[in-house]
Parts: sequence; structure tokens; C-alpha cells
Amino acid sequence: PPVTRLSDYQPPEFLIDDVSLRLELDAEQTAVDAELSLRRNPAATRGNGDLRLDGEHLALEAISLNGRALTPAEYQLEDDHLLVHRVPDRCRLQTRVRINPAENTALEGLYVSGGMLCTQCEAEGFRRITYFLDRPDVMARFRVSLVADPARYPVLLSNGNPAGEETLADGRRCVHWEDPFPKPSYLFAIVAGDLVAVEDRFTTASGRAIPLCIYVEPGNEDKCDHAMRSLIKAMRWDEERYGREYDLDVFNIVAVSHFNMGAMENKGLNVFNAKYILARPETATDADFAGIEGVVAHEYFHNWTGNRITCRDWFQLSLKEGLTVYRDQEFSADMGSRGVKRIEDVRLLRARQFPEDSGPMAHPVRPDSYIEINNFYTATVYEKGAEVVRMQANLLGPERFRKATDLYFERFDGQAVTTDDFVACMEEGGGIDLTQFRRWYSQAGTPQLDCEDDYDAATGTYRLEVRQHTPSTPGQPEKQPLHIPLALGLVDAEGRDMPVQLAGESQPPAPGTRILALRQPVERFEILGCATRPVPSLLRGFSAPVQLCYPYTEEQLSFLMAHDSDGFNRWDAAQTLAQRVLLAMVDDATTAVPASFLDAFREALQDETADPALLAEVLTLPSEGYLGEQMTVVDVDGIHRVRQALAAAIGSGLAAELQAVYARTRSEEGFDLSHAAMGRRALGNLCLAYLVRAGDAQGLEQAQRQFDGQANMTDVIAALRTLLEAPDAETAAAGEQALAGFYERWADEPLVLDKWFALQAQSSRPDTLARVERLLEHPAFSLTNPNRVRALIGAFASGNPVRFHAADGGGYRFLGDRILELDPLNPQIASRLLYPMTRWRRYDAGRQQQMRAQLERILEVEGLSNDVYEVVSKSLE
Ligand code: HT7
Ligand code: ZN
Repeated sequence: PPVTRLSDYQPPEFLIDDVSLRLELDAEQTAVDAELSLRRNPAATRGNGDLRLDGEHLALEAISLNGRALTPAEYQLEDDHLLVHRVPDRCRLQTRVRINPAENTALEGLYVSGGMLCTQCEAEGFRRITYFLDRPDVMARFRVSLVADPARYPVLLSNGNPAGEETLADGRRCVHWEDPFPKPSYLFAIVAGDLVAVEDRFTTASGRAIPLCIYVEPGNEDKCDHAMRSLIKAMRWDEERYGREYDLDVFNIVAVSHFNMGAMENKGLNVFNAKYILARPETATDADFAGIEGVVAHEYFHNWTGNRITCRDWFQLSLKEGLTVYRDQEFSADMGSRGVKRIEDVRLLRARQFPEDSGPMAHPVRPDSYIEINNFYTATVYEKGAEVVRMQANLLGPERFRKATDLYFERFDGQAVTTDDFVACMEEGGGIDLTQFRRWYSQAGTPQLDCEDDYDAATGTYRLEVRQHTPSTPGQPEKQPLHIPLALGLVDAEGRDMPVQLAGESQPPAPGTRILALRQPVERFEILGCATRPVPSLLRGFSAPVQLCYPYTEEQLSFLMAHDSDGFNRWDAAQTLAQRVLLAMVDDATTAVPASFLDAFREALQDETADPALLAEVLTLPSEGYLGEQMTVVDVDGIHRVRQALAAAIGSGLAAELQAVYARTRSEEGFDLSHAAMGRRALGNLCLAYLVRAGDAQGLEQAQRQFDGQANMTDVIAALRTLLEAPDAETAAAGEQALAGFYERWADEPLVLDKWFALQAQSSRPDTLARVERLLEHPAFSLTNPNRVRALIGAFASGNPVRFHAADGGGYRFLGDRILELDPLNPQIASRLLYPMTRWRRYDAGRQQQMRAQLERILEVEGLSNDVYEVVSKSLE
């Protein structure tokens, strides 16, 4: 398959100013009439005069230019494009095509989800709807008419503003929409269905009242409150923080049950995976509620960062995604706890992006080539991209960052631009030079910072030396030094911040954090006026997406865990401490836990003033996946064994403390979604899990009671999970019974049923693979529903390291089989499921060989999608 390269970018030969679309909607055969007003692009080099339009899976029925039907000699039809020979510099091209939404299991273009018709056009789905210049730097004004049987499809939606409707002679309804803002085709959307609207309104800063509608399938109206509240908060926040007001007369959201990703920011018509809209306390966990708030905000924020200003080409994807993730992270930080949000975001970055950056698919935030763009909606483009924006925001400070974003919106509104254009605004608005900083966009790999220090008691001087090194990545053997902001605090023996006075400065600053700029491969800093040897608190707040190495002693880590004024570093110290203990236990093949570790946990548990949410983060052990990443060769079984052992040791060694905290978190009445209440539930459930892991009789009883109480999904799922994982057979049997009851109760709620599948797929019981195989046959399982596939196959392959990586290779064979079944149905989903096998080099020889065998077997199959081909071939290189 062809490789697309950033260096080959050429502006489009033609532009499209206006598009008129008329869709006669039908599940099996939809007719699409398109009229494009085309004009030669003065900024492009002239080709041979032919017009090349993208188009796939389309049956062309008619074509005319400036009102005259074309003869077959005047155009050429290929599998993936249409060539119209020798078109004039300005023209009107009309086409009529037919498509079959019901056959579209790839969920790109127009497809059927339940009883509705909907679209997904990013990145290149619009070419499955009509012939078009399907690239983001072609921005057109769209007018859309939707024709349908009103009994089947009473609701007909598209982008922009409503523009009238009529009933046709044959009884069908025709509804018109007009979007006044030119947009690329990837932001086009339509939805048709028998849907109900949950309505509210938002009054903008300038006083315009905007009706807000969330459309859902009947029966789900009572699950939209949280999404609506999140939307309204996001609209207000974007006005206050960025001065960005909503621009259309209406804003619509639709929840659909078949969706490849989380949601899509189509102009004025956001389409969501139902998982990110529908929630009631009985059906959704606190994590689900938080996910909804974040994703609703993210899609809304795209209206300015993505839609009004879009990407010139798909290599610039992080222009909109990195910036919008940064914006949604900041929004969630403002809505809840900033400290906890930062921890969650870094946990995700380390769990997903760091491994990606050191694996076969490593790529820069702005990739320079791809086979299939859908494979580049990655943690690097999204989460590392957000970190790169965050570093710029921190370098500028809030006022200058706002000035720089104002400049960005003013200068590029209505245009398709590059990440370089964004950085230029940061430079100009912020008055700083980001020449070296730009390498963050072009260089792949996670930089490693090796820190060494010494202290001269005689002069009170503390010296810190920092070396940066970025390991090579595929296609980038040599790396350049990056501009890295390193946030440093120095903590004295009493746990107080010291002033960080750099050599050459005449006055000590106020005690607290200083940002050191690293630019050279080795940087040395001299800090004056340190009366005692400080404990360095490095990379506070995770000031850069790097791997930090400093030879902390265990005492220093316990000290920072208890005293660092930076909440993030208190958490990080706890994580490092736990990681050290766990990896040492693996190395020593022991299950004995050092008493000092339990002491540190005890001290943390006894701090009644701590924020429960933060405490829950501090007391959560690093995941098996993350621990594996820290080893030269992943010891799957060793990690699982010691993590279980440590959890049991915590549960038995600190039973009284855990019970006390559990009781404290339970003492509140009622349910609410405040940060405090969610924090209490998180902490209480963590304590319960430790107790049950240790076989604590009281804990087991409490878990059973908590499950039986059915108070809210957070507590129910937490209790059920602990029961299923309980070490003794009797409780595990009770867990099975609870699981059956759970199914009975929620059989008609697809999103809850996904949890039922995922719980079983993630069970560490030895027979899990057999169970997962049985569940493939369950009447509620379907390979054409991505949420269900992720719940069963994804949860097993990516969320159950010890069973997926079983030494007999059963997990690998299972995944290989599923990929081959899924690829013809939905290549995007197949390709994403492959991820855990792309990490094969990290495992022992036996597992390596078995994973490679599966990858090679997949690669041999004829007719593989580009999506799967790219990931498999690159992993084997
Ligand atoms: N911008 C959206 C990306 C997206 C997508 C990409 C490829 C295939 C299907 C897709 N669905 C949504 C989501 C976002 O980042 O906001
Ligand atoms: Zn996005």
C-alpha cells in the first residue's frame, strides 16, 4: 500500500466553495446527489487540467459538468477516485451516487446503528458518501437536504442551522440544513432516526440564546442530565478562559450505540458513542461520569480548536487534538481537583504513550508518514501533543498564553493550518523563542533525564547535573537535544520548601518551585544558600513528558511521599516506592514485604486531613502493565504474583486502618457527584479491595453487603470485582452468583452489559480464556458492535496481562483469530486490538516466538486492510 508523506504535501489544485447535498435516505440504498462549485486554486501548481475526486464504495449513477451530462470518455472511474478530464477553471460538477449503509460494518461514511442512520467522516469517510476533495484544507460551505420516510426517520439532522422543511408529493419529508461556516468534509455529518430530544438552552456572553438538544433512542431520556450539565459548563468555561463563544443558532448532540471511537466534533452536530452521554448513578460509575464530562467538553472545544481553525493535512492532527486535549484537561481540572486530574493524566500518558514511544509504531507528535491515517489517532498525537501544548502554556504563563491563543484565533480563523503556525503564535504572543522547542513536534521518543547531585556543606551549595538522552526510534536513529522545562523544588529536613537561588543571582527568591530550562545534552546548576542538604523534588507537576532518573533512597521517597508540597510528586514518590518494592520482590522471588513500606502506607492512611481522592491515588499500586514496562524482560507471572501478594499484605497488615478509612468513607448519606463524594467512594473501594484480597472476613461481608445494597454502579462494580477476585473458593462462588444476578438485572442496558463482559474478561482466574471464548457465543455478543468487542476482546487482551500473556500462547492465538475475523468487518477496530501483540520484543523468547507467529500468520492473509497491514508489518520490522 502507498505511503503518504508530509514532505510530499501539495496544496489542492481545485477548491470547493459551495456544496449542495441531497440524500434520499434508506438503510439499504441511499441516493446522494451532490453539486460542487469548483474553482482552480491560484496557490497551486497547475496539473494536466484533470480534476481528481476521492470516492470509495460508491455506485456512480449520473455525472454532469455545468449542467451537461458527461460522456464516458470525459471521465475515468477507479476504485478509490474519479478523474474528470480537462475541467474549466470554474465549474459546477453534479454527481449522483448510490450507497448501502446497512452493509457498512466499518462505520466510516454513512452507516446504520440500531434503527438510525448516521455518519462518521473523520478522517477520510466522506469519500464513502460522495465524490469529493476529501482533504482538510478544502473548506466549503455546505447546504444539505435530507429526504426520508417520516415514520422511520422522524428526526433528520445535519450541520449548521435549520433551513426549512417540506413534505414531498410521495409523503416523504425533506429537511434542509445550512452551515454558514466553511468546513472540511471530515466535519460533515447527518443523523436520521426515531430519536427523542432532551432540551436545554445556553445564553452566550453576547446574549444569544442557543437551544441545546441531546438526541437519544427512546428510553434513554433519563440518562442525559450529566452530559447536558457538562456541555453548559464547557460552553461557559470556553467563554471565560479563552473568550470563545458558540457561533451557530443551535447545538445538537446525538448518542449512537455503534461507534469506533469516543465521539466526533462535527460542526454543530456532535455525534457520540452512547458511552460518553448516557449515565445515571445506577448504570454508570464515577469514572464514566468523569469520562462524559471530559469528552462532552472536548468535542465542544473543537468548535474553535479544530473546526473554525482546522488542520492543513492529517500530519497536523495534533494541532487540533493536542490542543483540545490540553483544553479539556484544564477544564476538568477546574471542575474538580486539579491535583488528582494531573495524576490521572500522567498515569494515562505513562501507561499508553510511553510504551508507544518506545515501540515499533513510535512516531513524532507530528508524524512524517503514514499508510493509514486512522492508525495515527494515538496517545502520542493526543496525550503527548497535549503535554507539548501544556509546556508552552507553562513557559508563557497564563496572561501571555491567553494573548498567544487570542492571536492564534484571530490570525487563523476560517483557515486550515499547521502546528508550526500554532507555535509561531505562541512565540509572537508570548515574546519567546521556541526554535529549539519545535523539536518536540518532529522528534519521536521519550527523553530520559539522568540527574546527579552533590552538596557542599561548607559553602551551602547544592549542585545538580542533568543529562538528557532520547533513545532512537524507528526511522530516527539520531536525536537532537530538546528544550525541556524542569520544575525543581528543594525540600529541607522539616519538609519545607527552600528558596532555589541559582548561582549569579544576588537575592534568594521566595521558597518554592523554580523552572530550569534544559537545552544542552548536559546542564549543570548551582544552587546557593542551602543551609542543609536538600531532598530534590524533581519534575514537579510532571513539567515535561520525560522519564526521570534520580537515585532516590527509600527514605527520601518516603519523606517526599509524606512532605513534598507538590501533590503530584507526593503521589509519584509513592508510586516509585511501590514500584521498587514490587520489582525487588520479583527479583528476589519473594512475597515478603518490607515493613517500612507498610509503615509508609499506614502513615498515609492515618492522615485524616488528606483529600480522599488524592489518597486513593497515592495508595493505588502501579498496574501490572506499567510494572512490566519498567523491566528489561517483562516477567508476566512474577509481576502478577507479587502485586497480588503486596495487596494481600496491605490488606492483612493494615486491616484496622483500612477498616477505619472504609467506615469513614461510608458514613455519608445519599449519592452525589461532587469531587469529595467521588473521592470517598474511590478510597473506600480501594480499602475494600485490599481487605478482600487478604481474605478478611469482615471485608468479604462488607463487599457482599455493598453489592447487595445496589446503591450506585461505582460501589456495585467495585464490590463485584473484589468478590470475583477473592482468593477463597467460597467467596469466588458468591461472586459468580452476584455476576449472574447482575446480568439478570441489566440484560437490557447495553452499556451496563459491556461492564459485565469486561469484568469477566479481566478476571485473573486461570480459566478466563475459556470463559472469554464461551462469551463469544453469548447471544448478547456481537463482532459488529465496537463497544462490545472492546468490552470482551479488548479488555482481555489489553486489560488482563497475566491471562493474555499465558505462556502456552493461548491468548495470542485467540487474539490472532479475532483480528482475522474482525478485519474484513471493521479494520479500525481490528487494528487497535492488535496493540498488545506489537510489544512482543519486551517478552521472553517463548512468548516472543508465539506472538511473532501470530503476527506473521496475519500478515500472510490476502486482502488485509491497510490499517492492520501497517501495524503488523511495522511491528515485525
Ligand atoms: N476527532 C475525533 C476523531 C474520531 C475518529 C477518527 C477516526 C475514526 C473514527 C473517529 N471518530 C472520532 C474524535 C476527537 O478526538 O474528538
Ligand atoms: Zn478530539
